[in-house]
Amino acid sequence: MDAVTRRLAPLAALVALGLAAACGHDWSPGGDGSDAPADVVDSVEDDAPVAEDGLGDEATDVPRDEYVSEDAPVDSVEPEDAPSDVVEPDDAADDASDADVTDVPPVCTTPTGHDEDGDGIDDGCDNCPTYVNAGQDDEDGDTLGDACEAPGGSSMLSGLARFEAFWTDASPGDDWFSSSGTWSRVEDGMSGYSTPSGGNLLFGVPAETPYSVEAQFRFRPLASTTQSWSCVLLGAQVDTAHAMSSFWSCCFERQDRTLSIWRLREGSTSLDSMLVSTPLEDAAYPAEAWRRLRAYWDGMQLRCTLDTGSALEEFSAIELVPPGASRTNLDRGLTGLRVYNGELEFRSFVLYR
Ligand SMILES: [Ca+2]
Ligand SMILES: [Ca+2]
Ligand SMILES: [Ca+2]
Ligand SMILES: [Ca+2]
Repeated sequence: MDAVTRRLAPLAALVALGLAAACGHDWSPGGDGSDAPADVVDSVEDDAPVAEDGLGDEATDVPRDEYVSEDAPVDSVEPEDAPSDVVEPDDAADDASDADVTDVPPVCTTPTGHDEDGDGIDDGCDNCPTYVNAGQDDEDGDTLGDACEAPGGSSMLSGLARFEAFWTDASPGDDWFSSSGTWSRVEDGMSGYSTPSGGNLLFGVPAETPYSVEAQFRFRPLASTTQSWSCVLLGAQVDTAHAMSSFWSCCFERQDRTLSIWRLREGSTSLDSMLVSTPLEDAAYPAEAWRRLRAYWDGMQLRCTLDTGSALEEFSAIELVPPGASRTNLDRGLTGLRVYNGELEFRSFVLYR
């Protein structure tokens, strides 16, 4: 799957989808399939390979252990001057005291009791809570680890605005609300369901510009011929009833294996498909594997990226940049999670500032 050619194919045609209109409430199920039915997804990519993989349910789950990368868990160093109580003769070799000393991370003073990425650093102190980085390297010293800085360089982002591991039994908190769809807790994650249209779970604190929003997710089994989207939301505007009046989204489609950027404009009832990539993965790659979706708004461009690695080790450089259309609200809206016509499990959510 790594060798998939990744190139961009800006899609000129606007594609209409039904607007996720209705507003559900809180966390209770039944948060509506009352959204307007999806208009046709008039994909220009009808000739794109189709994921008729016939993999069935057995290809669904990627064990959590496989998700942890093989990054060296702990750096080892050999101190130049090993402490010793023994005064050795000047010319004595100190081989005996030259044993490796483990570089123990600083004590975490604000532990949560949970380690999302399994790198040994508690979520409460991990400077990249979803990237395995036991060394916690932070070259520019801005509190955001090197492992999760923006791909364009460390000057864009400066820290974590919010990390949600979705691991406790409790509600994620008042900062979150459902705009539509059915959202419920699963073990160490959040399940989102909405069909045939969109369901949205919003994080209610406006992002700071520039920013990045990330979600790790997997699709639940569907008929292989069903199109289904997993998205992160940016620039969302909501009314007092939590219905979204406008938003941007960076989405990965399950069947065609494409990334796309969608926009709902204020006053419109249909979505604009801004750009769609060519297929990013081999059709045999399990649709239900874990993936990382991450979008960056740097003040000028919106990048939509996908990590296609089965172990989420390497961040791919797929980028979709909208043309010079209006960027209204991208710099002052809400972020969140979105499922369109399907069922998803989101393992975590991160808002970088
Ligand atoms: Ca960690
Ligand atoms: Ca980490
Ligand atoms: Ca940094
Ligand atoms: Ca989690």
